[in-house]
Amino acid sequence: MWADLLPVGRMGSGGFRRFAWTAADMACREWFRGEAATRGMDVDTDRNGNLWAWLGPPGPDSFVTGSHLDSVPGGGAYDGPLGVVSGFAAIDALRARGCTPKRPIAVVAFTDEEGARFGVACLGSRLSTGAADPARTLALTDSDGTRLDEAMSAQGHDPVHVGADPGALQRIGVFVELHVEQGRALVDLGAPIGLATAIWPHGRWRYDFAGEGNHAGTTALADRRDPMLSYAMTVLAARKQARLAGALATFGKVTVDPGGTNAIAAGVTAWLDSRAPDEATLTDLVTAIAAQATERAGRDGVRLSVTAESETPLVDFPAGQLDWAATALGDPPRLATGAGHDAGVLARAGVPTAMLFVRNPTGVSHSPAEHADQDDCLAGVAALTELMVRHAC
Ligand code: HGY
Ligand code: MN
Ligand code: MN
Repeated sequence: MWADLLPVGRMGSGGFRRFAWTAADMACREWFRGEAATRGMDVDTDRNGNLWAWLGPPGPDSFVTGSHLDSVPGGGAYDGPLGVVSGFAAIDALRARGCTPKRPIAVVAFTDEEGARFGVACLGSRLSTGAADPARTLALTDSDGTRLDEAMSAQGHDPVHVGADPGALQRIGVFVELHVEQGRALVDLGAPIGLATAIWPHGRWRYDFAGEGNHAGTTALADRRDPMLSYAMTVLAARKQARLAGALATFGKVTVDPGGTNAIAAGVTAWLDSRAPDEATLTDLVTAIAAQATERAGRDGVRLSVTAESETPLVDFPAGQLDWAATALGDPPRLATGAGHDAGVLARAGVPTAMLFVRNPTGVSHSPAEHADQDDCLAGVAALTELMVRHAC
């Protein structure tokens, strides 16, 4: 399974570019349908484009597992796919144990978890839980100006029914997402798997710095309104404020208009990703960064507008749901994470949820260097199988 998916959307860097509703996404969906068919599982594409492979007819109190198949630009092989592959592998292991499921089982691949193309994370799960407004979401555009609904239609998915899907959620008895750990906690604890306790609040803000384009060779420094200066100071201010707050702030994506070597930029658009252990810290941090950016832009004669594009509140996985999984698995380590997941969106919507982490030897993620050892991946499958059997067999 792993080898069959690996070539899809692979870049020269060894990383992956599997953006939602692109050819790479369609190839991932083809792979998903093939694996489901191999196991005699029926596949349903729901109104929001999420894929559900069912063992048995969709019904109440089902055991649902899975994750996502899309990636960040240049992402790693494990973030998302490990959870989907492990879901199918757990079905094989469950059958090998001679279990005839008494409850339905599904493997799900949520669409557009990374938000790499349209800017908002976990779109598939947010739409299904009603956490994302359908009209606003369908109007989101990618860097070419293509709307989400146009991208869906271009791939044969009718966007007309996009929106909350209470029926899909009511069928879920428990959702367990297995995911490569995006950090080093399990390495330091010497454990192959762990359970998530919480997902930090986090969000994405777009910074638009508007200055005055001009000639780099003839414009005196005093006459410039250079948005690049305001942007550069903002990146440094974000780092300092995050350090002081014991939180995280990252500018990882920036576009410059017009982007000429010999032209003073007319405009700079940059995206801030910020995360903190609690919501008050995050709010204070994001406010402090915007205040310093505004002050500096004023001195540069640059107009700044800051737009919140995606905000995810703190998610605590309810202890009761954790205890069930912990007891079944011999009480593995429990850890919070700064990475967002569809499991967090479902948990916030009241779906009984648990997250299983698989050890990542370096902790590196959102990079071609992302890795998990095969033995640890198999330990993840064994743990997922144990939970599946306890719920469904
Ligand atoms: O950004 C995140 O935390 C996740 O990878 N979508
Ligand atoms: Mn990710
Ligand atoms: Mn992920």
